[in-house]
Amino acid sequence: MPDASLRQPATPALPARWRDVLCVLPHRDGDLARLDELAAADAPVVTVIGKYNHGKSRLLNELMRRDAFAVADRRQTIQLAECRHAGVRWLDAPGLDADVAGEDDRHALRAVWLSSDIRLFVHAAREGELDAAERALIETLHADSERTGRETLIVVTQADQMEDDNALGRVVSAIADQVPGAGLHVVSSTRHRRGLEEGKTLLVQRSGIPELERTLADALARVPAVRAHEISLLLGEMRAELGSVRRAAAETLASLRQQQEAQRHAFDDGLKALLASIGRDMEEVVALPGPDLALVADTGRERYAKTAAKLERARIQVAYSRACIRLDGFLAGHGVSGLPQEQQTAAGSLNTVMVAVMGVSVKFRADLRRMFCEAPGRARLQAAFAHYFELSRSQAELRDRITETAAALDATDRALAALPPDAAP
Ligand SMILES: Nc1nc2c(ncn2[C@@H]2O[C@H](COP(=O)(O)OP(=O)(O)OP(=O)(O)O)[C@@H](O)[C@H]2O)c(=O)[nH]1
Ligand SMILES: [Mg+2]
Repeated sequence: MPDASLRQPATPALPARWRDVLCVLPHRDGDLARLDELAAADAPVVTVIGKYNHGKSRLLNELMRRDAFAVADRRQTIQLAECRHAGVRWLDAPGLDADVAGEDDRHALRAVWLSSDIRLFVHAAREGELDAAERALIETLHADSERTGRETLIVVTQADQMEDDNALGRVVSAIADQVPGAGLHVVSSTRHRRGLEEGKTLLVQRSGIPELERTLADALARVPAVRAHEISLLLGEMRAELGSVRRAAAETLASLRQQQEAQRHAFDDGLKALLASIGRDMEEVVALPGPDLALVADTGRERYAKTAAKLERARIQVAYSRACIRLDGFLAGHGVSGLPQEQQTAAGSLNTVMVAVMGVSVKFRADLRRMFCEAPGRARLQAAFAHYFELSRSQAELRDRITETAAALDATDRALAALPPDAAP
């Protein structure tokens, strides 16, 4: 029976110390969990992986020379089990493809990915070639091996179940063709056991187990170096990824701030130039000598007559309207139109920045002079429009993006600080 069994969730909750890293690199949860495993690991870990009933548990028992794991003629191992023996942690994983819900598969794969230093991929010879799922898994394991250095040995079990050596040879060479370059170990656990029990050395040799043990011993000797490599690889990869996320965020932030500056300048300078130009035009309108005739009230008799006062009022009104149209066009070009939500009133037509700044009252010559021809009046307009420019939706959106990007940059700095130095995962 197993010394202990592990009932662990498929995706363990990671400790708080990784929170800052996970915020920026959520897809690295597996690598962080592996770093934790490596930090806690003592003995090297050997795991079996493969479909159910292919002889995984029995193979481990033979390698350990003890019946630590349950073996049966049906789906047997349904949860992760472990046994410490000869300085190695042996992990027996449930067979893949055994349960519809995939719970066993998750236990098995979790053991393979998180805990194992060396994986024994087990396939029974009597099943013939590898199926598509097995090939895909082997490819993934090999890709991981290339990256991390963790080794996978492919073990063809139950060799004694084949009719004769020719039949076995055909299956083995077909499998070898499916996974070119991978060294195959062909073993028979039953022969090994019988050989040991009956003292038949030749049978033990022919079981393929001693050769597998030699390869395994070599791989076990490499584990400390592979672990050291894996730690610095994982930390290095994450540091590099955080570095590039940081660079991208810093570049975005700089460019957003530049945009903000440029838009502010374009608005301020453009408005100043426009107000100066309107002021120059307005000079001609207000510079007429004599009293402001527009202030002279019409008499009752003059109600329908064309009077000098009416002409003056019309002239002023046209000049003022022209100034307003030019200002309004400029504001629209810089994304300033409606008032911010909190300043809006029920009278929709009054909810414009133009009305808020210029007012709705009728203007006279003195008003136009004050507003457009004198420095304090122009400065007031400049400040009032700049205020609404800052409140405009496009500027608010730009500010939000700057805040978000600055927060992302801070988060990346926190994540980088949370990653330990190479030597201590
Ligand atoms: N003849 C023969 N039978 C074997 C050999 N290895 C395993 N078996 C038998 O195959 C059956 C399944 O073996 P297990 O080791 O329980 O298989 P498993 O892959 O662990 O199966 P699960 O735990 O269900 O995933 C058992 O009846 C074993 O006795 C072998 O080398 N030769
Ligand atoms: Mg088993």
